[in-house]
Formats: sequence, C-alpha cells, structure tokens
Amino acid sequence: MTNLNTTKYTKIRYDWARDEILEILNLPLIDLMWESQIVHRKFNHYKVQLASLFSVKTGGCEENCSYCSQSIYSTSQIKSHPQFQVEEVLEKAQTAKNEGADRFCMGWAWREIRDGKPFNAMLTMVRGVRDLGMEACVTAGMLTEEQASRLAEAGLTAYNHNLDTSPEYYKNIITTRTYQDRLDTIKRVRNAGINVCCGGIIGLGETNDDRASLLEVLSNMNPHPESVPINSLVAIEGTGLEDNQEIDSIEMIRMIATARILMPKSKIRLSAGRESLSKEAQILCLQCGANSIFYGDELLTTSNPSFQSDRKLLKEVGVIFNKDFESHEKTFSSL
Ligand code: SAM
Ligand code: DTB
Ligand code: SF4
Repeated sequence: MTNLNTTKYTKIRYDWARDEILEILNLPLIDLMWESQIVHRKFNHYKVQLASLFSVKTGGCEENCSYCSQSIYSTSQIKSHPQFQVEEVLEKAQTAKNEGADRFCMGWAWREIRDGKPFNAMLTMVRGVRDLGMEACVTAGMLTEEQASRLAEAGLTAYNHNLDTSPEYYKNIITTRTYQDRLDTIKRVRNAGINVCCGGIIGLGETNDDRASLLEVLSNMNPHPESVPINSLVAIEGTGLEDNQEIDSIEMIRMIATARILMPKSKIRLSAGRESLSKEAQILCLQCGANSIFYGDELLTTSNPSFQSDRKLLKEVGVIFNKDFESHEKTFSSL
C-alpha cells in the first residue's frame, strides 16, 4: 500500500522506461489514483483549462485515419464545409470567450498545410484570436519549417498534432503517413518556439502495451508536450472503426492518471468521448490529473457536453476553471 501523503513520483523525468510505465498503468486502481492525485496537487493545484474547438475546414481529407469521419476513405455522413471566412471564425472565438473559454482551437481537415490564400487566412485567424486575449491552437496536419515559423510570428500558442497510438500499432490505423512524419512535424513546431499539443486515442483496438508505448514516446520528449489530449474513440458510422467496442471508463481514468504521473506539469486534456463518460467517471478523471477539457457543444464532427452542463459539473467539483469566469457568469445569468 502507498504511504499516506508521499509518492515516489516526485521528479520530472524524460527517461521513463516501458516497464516502469506499464507498472504504473497496471497499479491497483486505488493506488494509481492516489499517486496521481499527489503529483497533481503538487504541480497543478486543480485548475482546469477550458478549450473550445471549431472546425474551420471540415471533410475531404486525403489521409486514411481509420477513426476519422473527415477522411475521403470514410462514408460518414458529415456536413463537409470549405474553409470558413476569417470574420466567421473570429465571431466563434468571441462567443467561446464569452462562454468562459480561454483557449480557442481551430481544426482543418488537411493532410498538410498549403501555402497561399488559405494559409494567410489561418495566420489572420491566429492573430485575431490572440487579440481577443485567448490562447490560440491550430491543428491542420503536417507543416514545413517555414510555415511553423510564420505561425509562431503570428503568435500561435500551440499546435496540435497527435501521435494517436504506439509506433508499433500505428500501421493498423493509418497507412498514408508514418509515425516519423508525425514526429518530424512535432519537432518543427518545437523548434519554432510553439507549444506542442500531442496525445492520442484509446479504444482503437490497441493493447495495454501499446498505450504504455505511446506514453513512453510522449514522456521521453524533452520538454514534455505542454498539452496532452487523451481521446477515447468516438466510433463514427462510416469509418473503419465504426464497430469498435466502447472502452470502459476505468481505462480512461488509468490513462489520464498515468499521463499525469509521467508528465507532471503538462495539461492533460480529457478530450473526445466525454459524452460516454458518466459524471462520476469525469470527476475521477479530474481528480486524477485531467486539467483541461474541450468546452462547447461540438468537437469537430461529433457532439460534446453543453457548456452549461460542464460549468455545473466543474462548480460541483470545486476546481478553479477560468480566471475571468465570474464576470462572464454575470453576463450569462442576466440573459
Ligand atoms: N488533420 C489534422 C490532424 O490529423 O492532425 C487535424 C484534425 S484531427 C481530426 C485531430 C485529432 O482528433 C486526431 O489526431 C485524433 O487524435 C482525434 N480524433 C479524430 N477523430 C476522432 C474520433 N473519432 N475519436 C477520437 N478522437 C478522434
Ligand atoms: C484532439 O486530440 N481531439 C480533438 C482535437 N484534438 C482536435 C478532436 C476530437 C475529434 C472527435 C471526433 C469528431 O468530432 O470528429
Ligand atoms: Fe485527416 Fe486529421 Fe482526419 Fe486523419 S484525423 S483523416 S489527418 S482530418
């Protein structure tokens, strides 16, 4: 049994070995939850960041990620949409800010960013979001060194580029790009001075070993990614993984708690799949180290809990969730 108020996981390390990670992932749940809470309390004080997500360009992506409804290889019935105009995107960002979000994440269903008009519009969107006083995050596939530095100049806070799963299991999920392609883009983002947002998905059919292997890659990055989204698969009709079984919520809690122990200061984001988690399971995730959520009624092509229900949940839990929130609260209660 663990000591009452100490943990052996007190140091920030970049040399985690697979065996050590598996050992943590497989701890008796009650011990894993305890250890992760001590780490979380020590480094993060139970503050939760609210990040809103908006799909700027939906569908028609040339990659074959087998979980994704936006791939041209899926037959999912989604509302495809060419790139939204700058003004429309900034209106969405303003609404997200009014609702209490402090980070605005914008997604483009692209294999890679192309230079020219759409990229210039992306830069204007980034500047506009930053001018609203929000953090700006972009996810738009692979990018070159020059594009990374132009995004950095525009003030981009973070670039999201997930590794999704282990290097070993990757080819079962995506074959139109390699793990190394992903790592190369992440390196360019880091070198440009942009924060790295990099995580994965559970429920793809991977083993516990694969989960440990993904966490090994992430926790051996130095510095650690500033944010680590942990998604659970939303099995979307028309995708290759439409028949995958929903994962048990305990698996999500284990993954979040382990990520927290391995990367004590990173924002561990409880991402896709929250609609299938009970209120109690979400509370355990927050207790064990999740300190960010996607906030707002929609993810990219699927739904997310409403911001009202999330606000209620976070208040009930008693975490701090937005520095400016109380003033927005007044605006809302008078609506
Ligand atoms: N095209 C860009 C890319 O792949 O980097 C940006 C958008 S992509 C949809 C962002 C991330 O969402 C993916 O890397 C994946 O981890 C996650 N994701 C996509 N579809 C999902 C699903 N059905 N369930 C859970 N996570 C999903
Ligand atoms: C991330 O890791 N999860 C978000 C965000 N980064 C871009 C996306 C989740 C997508 C869920 C499925 C959908 O809505 O299409
Ligand atoms: Fe394209 Fe991203 Fe979807 Fe893969 S996850 S198909 S890269 S939009």
